[in-house]
Amino acid sequence: MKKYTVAVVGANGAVGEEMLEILEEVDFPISKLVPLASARSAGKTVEFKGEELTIEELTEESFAKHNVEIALFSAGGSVSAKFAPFAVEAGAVVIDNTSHFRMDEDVPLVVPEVNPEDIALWEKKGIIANPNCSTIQMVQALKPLDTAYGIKRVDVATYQATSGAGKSAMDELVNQMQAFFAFKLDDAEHKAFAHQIALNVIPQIDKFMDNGFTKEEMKMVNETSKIMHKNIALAATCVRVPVLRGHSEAVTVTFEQEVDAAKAKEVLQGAPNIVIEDDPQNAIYPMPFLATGKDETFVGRIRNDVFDKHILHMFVVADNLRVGAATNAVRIAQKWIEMEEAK
Ligand code: NAP
Ligand code: 3JM
Repeated sequence: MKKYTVAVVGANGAVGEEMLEILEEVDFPISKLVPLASARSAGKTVEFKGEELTIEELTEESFAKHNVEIALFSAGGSVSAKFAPFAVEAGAVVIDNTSHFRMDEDVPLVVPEVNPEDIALWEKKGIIANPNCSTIQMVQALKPLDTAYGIKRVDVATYQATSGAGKSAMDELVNQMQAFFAFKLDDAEHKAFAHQIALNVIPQIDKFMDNGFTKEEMKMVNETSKIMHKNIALAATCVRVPVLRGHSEAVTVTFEQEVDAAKAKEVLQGAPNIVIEDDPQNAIYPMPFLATGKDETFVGRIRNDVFDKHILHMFVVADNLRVGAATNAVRIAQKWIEMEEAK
C-alpha cells in the first residue's frame, strides 16, 4: 500500500496536536510526517509514533523541500491564504481547517458522513475545506433527518468550548478559575474573548457582521447549505461557555413532513458516527464531558414540539477538536486516498 508524505501546519496547536494523535491512532499510511509552525516554535518538538519530531518554520519552500503529498492546515485563515497555494504548487492536496476557503465555489466543503462525493472536486484548486466545528456536528445529525423528512428550517443555539479558540483561550479559562479560587479574579486578564469567560457565558464568537449576527453564526448558515446542497433557512446564536472541550448545540428543526420523535431517533440510530444518548429518566443525555476524546457525535433530548408536529428538538454534542476539526480532516484525507487510488 502506498504511503504518503504528510505535513501538519500548526502542528503544536490545539487542532494540530489532535491531528498527530489521530493520524497515529488510525495508522494513517505515512512515510514521513513534517510538523510545521511559525518561527516561534521552530526547533521545538512534537511526538509522533513514539518519536520526537522537530518542528520546522513554515516557509514558501517547506512543501517542495519535503515533497509533501498531503498538507493538513490549521494555523489560522491568513496562514492558509498565504501558504496553501505553495503546498498546491508543490503537488500536495491541501485539507484546510480554517474558514478562508470554505465558501470558495471551486473548493469542496466536506463532512465525509454527509457529502463525501464532493471530494472529487478537489482538483479544481487542489484544496478541500474542513467546515466549522459547530457546523460539522450539526450536519451529521441533520443529514439523515433531511433524507427522511425534508428539512425546511433550523434554529440552533450553541454552547462552545474555549478550545475552539485555541490553546491560549483554554489557558485563559484555567487561569481565571485559578484566580477565582485565589480571590483575584478581578485582576485576571482576558485577551482571547471580549469578556471574562470563567463563571460566565459570552454570546459572541468571532466578529459581528452588519446584519447583527456574528461571523461564526453566519458560517453555520452558509456552510450548512453548501454541504447539504440545498438552501436551508437557518438562524444560529453562538455562545462561548466556560467548558474546555466539547461543543453542545440545542437544535430545533422544522420539517416538510410531520415527524415522530421515536421514529426520528431510529433514523439517527442508523446514521454513521452518530450515537444516541437519550434516556432522560435516568439522566442520560449528551454532555461535553462525556464526548471529550471521542470520534462520534452524540444526540439526545430528542422530542417533539408541543405545538407543531413538523418540529423536532434535540441536543447535539461532539468533541470540537476531534469531530469538529482533526477527525473530520483525517477522514477527508482517508477518503481522498481511497478515491485517488481507485482512479
Ligand atoms: P492554536 O492552539 O492557537 O494553535 C495555532 C497553531 O498555528 C500553532 O501551531 C501555531 O504555531 C501555528 N501558527 C500560528 N501562526 C503561524 C504562522 N504565521 N505560521 C505558521 N504557523 C503558525 O489554535 P488552534 O485551535 O489549533 O486553531 C488553529 C486554526 O485552526 C484556527 O485559527 C482556525 O482557523 C482553525 N480551527 C478550525 C476548527 C474547525 O472547526 N475546523 C476548529 C478550531 C480551529 P506557533 O506556536 O509557532 O505560533
Ligand atoms: C478561527 O470555536 C470556534 O471559535 C470556532 C473555530 C475557529 C475557526 C473556524 O473553524 O471557523 C476558531 C478560530 C476559525 C476560522 O475562522 O477559521
